[in-house]
Amino acid sequence: MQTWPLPQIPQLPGRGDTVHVRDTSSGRLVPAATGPRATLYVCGITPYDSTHMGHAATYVAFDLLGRAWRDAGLDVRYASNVTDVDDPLLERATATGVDWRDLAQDQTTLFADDMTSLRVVPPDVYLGAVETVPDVVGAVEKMLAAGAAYRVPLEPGAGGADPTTGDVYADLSVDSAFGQVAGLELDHMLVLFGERGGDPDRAGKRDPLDPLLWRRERPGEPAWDGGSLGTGRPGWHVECAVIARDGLGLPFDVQGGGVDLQFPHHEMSTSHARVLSDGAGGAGVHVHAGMVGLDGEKMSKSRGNLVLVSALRAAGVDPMAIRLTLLGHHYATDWEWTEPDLAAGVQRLDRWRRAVATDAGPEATGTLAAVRAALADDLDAPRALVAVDDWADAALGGSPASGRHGTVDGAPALVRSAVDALLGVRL
Ligand code: 5CA
Ligand code: ZN
Repeated sequence: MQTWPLPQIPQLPGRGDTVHVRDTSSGRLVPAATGPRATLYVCGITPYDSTHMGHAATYVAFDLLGRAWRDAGLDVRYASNVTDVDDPLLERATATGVDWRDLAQDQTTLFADDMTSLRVVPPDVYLGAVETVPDVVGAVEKMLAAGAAYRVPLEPGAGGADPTTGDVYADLSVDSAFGQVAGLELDHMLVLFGERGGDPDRAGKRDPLDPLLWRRERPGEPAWDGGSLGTGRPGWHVECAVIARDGLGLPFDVQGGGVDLQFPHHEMSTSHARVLSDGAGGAGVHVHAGMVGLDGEKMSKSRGNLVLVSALRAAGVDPMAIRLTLLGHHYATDWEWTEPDLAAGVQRLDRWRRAVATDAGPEATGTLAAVRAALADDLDAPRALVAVDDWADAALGGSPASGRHGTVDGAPALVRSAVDALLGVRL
């Protein structure tokens, strides 16, 4: 997959603090990585209806993590995927009468443009499900050979030229650590599995929760050569396990995504990673972003209640104002996108730009330290914004700390660099 251009990241004096994040499994604040290398996998888009503010908020949140890690001197490796073949994408293509490949291609390009405009640092490893098919086939064959997967017979008409070779499912019973990511009760797992792409009622499975690894060819569906698996296409969770394994190695530091991926997706992909690495495991830390809503509902492709980054850009909204609006909410909270909130982001951007427009300004080393401290404390962007607001108030004469006294040459440039490097906002 083609990524997008790397935004320039200014060098800052000194070094950032060790970044702590809230780990989903333990509920605790933990060091996100123990360094000197930091590895991050963030689940990428399924390319349709992108990029809405929920997507944007999630990718900006993990962009903060990468930026804070780099500022702390870590060598960051970031991997992500594009789910460019899966049920929801195929369903959307069929419903709208477009070829699924064209839909995926157009939306992946749009996503890259949106990420570029938001100054999100691109992944070092960026792979689509389609281009990863041979790797997934190898992984599924390995799981079958290890007794960690099994075949389920097909319904009549399925399987193309080879209807006797079944779909492949993971056998979760071989993984005693299954369930530790989300820590949910069985009833809850079953409900979420059914709602989020799983098939608890598929006949022939050993356990209703066992997830699909390889779906054999079906009439009207795309299919690839699957070697001993037979023609078909990959399941969703194994895609991310394999791309993380090949891109980062197992185990790796952090797996991220929205909270809607906590179960089943991250539970299942972590289980697969554990099996594929003979117990070494997937992510050490799981981090989940809250859901962005609109008019009281989760913003989602299936509901169609979307505010798109590209639509706002087309309407002339500065992407840096969009980014500031997103950063005004702590990543872990659920929040609502509103017009007044965006207007406040536009105003804040204007105010900060005016504040850095002079050569000298209020001392800013404390501001840099405050921004670093806020980000190191579970990526607390709202607190970082307040630190910059305070400096801007002083610079623009709106607070008692202002005035001609104590201005420092280069202080506005330091704030500009800090806001750019750490918050990804170009003033
Ligand atoms: N391709 C899979 C992951 S492998 C997928 O979930 N794609 S997605 O396009 O549906 O979502 C991409 C990312 O945006 C995921 O991390 C998802 O959790 C996040 N996301 C989706 N909707 C929202 C929302 N309303 N608020 C916050 N994040 C969201
Ligand atoms: Zn994923």
